[in-house]
Amino acid sequence: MLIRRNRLGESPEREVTDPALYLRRREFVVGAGLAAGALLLPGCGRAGDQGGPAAAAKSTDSPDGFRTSEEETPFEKATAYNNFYEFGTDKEDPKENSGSFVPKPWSVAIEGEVAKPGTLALEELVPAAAIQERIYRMRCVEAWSMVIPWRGIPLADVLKRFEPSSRAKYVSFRSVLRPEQMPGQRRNVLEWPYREGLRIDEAMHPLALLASGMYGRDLPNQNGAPLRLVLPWKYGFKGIKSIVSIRLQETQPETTWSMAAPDEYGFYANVNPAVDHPRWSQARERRIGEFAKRPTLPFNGYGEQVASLYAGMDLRKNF
Ligand SMILES: Nc1nc2c(c(=O)[nH]1)N[C@H]1C(S)=C(S)[C@@H](COP(=O)(O)O)O[C@H]1N2
Ligand SMILES: [Mo]
Repeated sequence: MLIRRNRLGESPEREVTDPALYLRRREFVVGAGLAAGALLLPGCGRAGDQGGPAAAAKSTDSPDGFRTSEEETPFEKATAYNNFYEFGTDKEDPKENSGSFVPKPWSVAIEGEVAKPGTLALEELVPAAAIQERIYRMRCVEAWSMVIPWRGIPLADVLKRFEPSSRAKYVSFRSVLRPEQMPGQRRNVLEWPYREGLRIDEAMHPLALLASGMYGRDLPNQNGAPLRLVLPWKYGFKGIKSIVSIRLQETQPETTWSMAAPDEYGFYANVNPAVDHPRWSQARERRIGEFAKRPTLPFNGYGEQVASLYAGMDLRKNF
């Protein structure tokens, strides 16, 4: 096991409201042997597999789900173990290969079924004064998880400004296409640009966040700079990075992973321990930095907030 000390010194605070605190945070422990093995398929890799007894963490979320008090994943882990296939398929590739990506200036087009379409600069779309902090669990479909403090604004607040029409039943998102800055896009591992989608009521849910930062600072390139989606009740692949287009539409959008492997990755992708991935169990997960696995919770522990969105739906069919 490798033990490192934050070079800016240790700080025992659990307080998270002051962004500066993140930068001089505590001593942390980096678990050894966390790197995933070779990814043979672009099918989001293989499930993490560390044995050991299940360690159930008691959930101590705020009632709105906006903040969990579970221990945050160290910044150094959350920025060095990433899925961002535009920069390569290994977990360490995004950090290694995203150094020459230029996330600013940036603008985002809001298009389709809205009364006021437009292309806005990032700073207009996500004004600094409106930024909130959320501390969410993040559960990758590969059965590993993290706890990440995000900065951003509710997606609903953004969408409402453009006045969606009654035909706006879904929201479609696209990532940037820049093969010259994104080496992974020079290979056909996925259909580029990466795309994702939500039903409009999911997009309007208060937990859905458009994030421009994490750990009290701007998003690092490998985490989806300068703007990405965060949907804590869904598998991580729904959290599309480096967004350039948001389109309101009447029909269900195409999504990258369900185009690549429709039997493995559905449109909804709600975290569900009762529905296994065809190649691995979803019943448990490995929290990055821990060795034992813990049980996975329905909707990643956000059922109280989001389960009603799916009332009456067969969640095995709509996986
Ligand atoms: N554009 C784009 N967005 C993406 C991905 C990707 O490859 N490209 N990977 C997804 C997956 S599988 C996960 S688990 C999360 C990982 O986010 P993180 O690296 O910030 O933890 O980003 C998601 N968003
Ligand atoms: Mo993922």
